[in-house]
Amino acid sequence: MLTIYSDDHRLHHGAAELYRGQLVPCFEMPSRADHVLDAVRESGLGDVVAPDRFDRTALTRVHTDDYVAFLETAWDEWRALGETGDALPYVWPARGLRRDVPPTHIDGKLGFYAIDAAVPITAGTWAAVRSSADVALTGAQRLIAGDHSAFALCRPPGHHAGARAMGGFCYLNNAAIAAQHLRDHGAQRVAILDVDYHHGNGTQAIFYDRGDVFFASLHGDPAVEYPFFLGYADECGVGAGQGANRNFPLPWGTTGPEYLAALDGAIADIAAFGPDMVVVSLGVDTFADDPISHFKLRGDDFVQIGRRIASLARPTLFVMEGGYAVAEIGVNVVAVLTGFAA
Ligand code: 6XA
Ligand code: ZN
Repeated sequence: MLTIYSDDHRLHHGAAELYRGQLVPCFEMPSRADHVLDAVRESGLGDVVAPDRFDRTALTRVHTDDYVAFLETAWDEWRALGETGDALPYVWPARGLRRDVPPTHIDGKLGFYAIDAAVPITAGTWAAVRSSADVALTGAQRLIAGDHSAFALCRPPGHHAGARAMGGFCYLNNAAIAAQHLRDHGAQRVAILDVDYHHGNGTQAIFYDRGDVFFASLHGDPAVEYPFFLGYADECGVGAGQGANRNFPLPWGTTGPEYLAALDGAIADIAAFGPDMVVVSLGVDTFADDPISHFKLRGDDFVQIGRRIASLARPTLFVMEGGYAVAEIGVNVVAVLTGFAA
C-alpha cells in the first residue's frame, strides 16, 4: 500500500486552542505525523511518495468558493491588524444572530466560518491545509489509476470541516474532497466509513442530501462528546440521501469487542449500499490512552478494524484524521493498515 505524505504539514503549528476555559497547547501537533510516517517506514507497508498538486476546483467541488477564499486570505487579513500570534475566532453567528451577511472584518469572518475555537490560523496554515487536501486527492487518484488501496497521511485532519466551516482542528475536509474526486472520475457510488473517535459532522453534512455517497460513522455519543451537536443515530439523510447516512454513537468506556460489534453493523450497511470504492476517515483517538477521548481500544483491536474494512473487498483510501497519544499513534495506524493488507 502506497503512503502519500508531504513535509508541508509542518507549516501548520498552532500555539493554542480553547479547551475547558483555558488556552492550552494544541493537541493537534506536527509530531503526530512524524510518528505515523516513522511507523509506516518501519512497517514495510510500501513506498512513501509526495502528493501531486491539484486544481483549486477540486476543493470547491465540496467547499464553497467564499470559504476557500477566506482560508486563502485569513492570515494576511489577521496580520494587517498588527497581530503576530495565531488567529482564533471568538464570536459565532449562533441563535438569534444573522448568518446571511458575511462580515468583512477578519474577527467576524473567523467566527462566521468556524464552529469552534479549536482552529488556529497561522502563517503557514493555508499552505499546509492545501497540501493536506493534495495528499488525499493523490491517494484518490491512485485508486482511479487502479491501486487497490492507499494511505493519505493527511495533516491537518478534515472530517469536522463542512462545506463552509472549519472546526475541531479541521479546515478542508480531505476525506470528502477525495470522495468527490472519486465520484468525478469514475466511481458511481462511494462509501465513507469514519472510525475516528469523534463524529465526522462535516463529512455527514456535506453528503447528507445525496444518495451517491454513503456515510457511516462510529463515535463517542454526542450527548457527552465533541462535536455535541451532530452524530445521533436518528440522522439518516434527507431527500435523495435518505438512508445513505448511518451513525453509531457509543458510550464512554466502549471496549474493543463492543466497538467491533458496532463496526460489523456499519460494514454490513456499506456492503448493502454497494460502493465502487471506500474512503476511510482513519482516526486512532479511539485508543485507550488517548488524552482527549474515552474509548478503550488497544493493539489487536486496530488490526481487527483493518480486517473488517478489507472484508468489503473494495478499492479503499485511508485518510488520516485524529489521534493524540503521540507516541502510540503510528503503531495504531499501522495496525489498521496492516490488518487491512493482510
Ligand atoms: C476540540 C476537540 C476536537 C476534536 C478533534 C478530533 N476541543 N476530531 O480529534 O476527530
Ligand atoms: Zn477525533
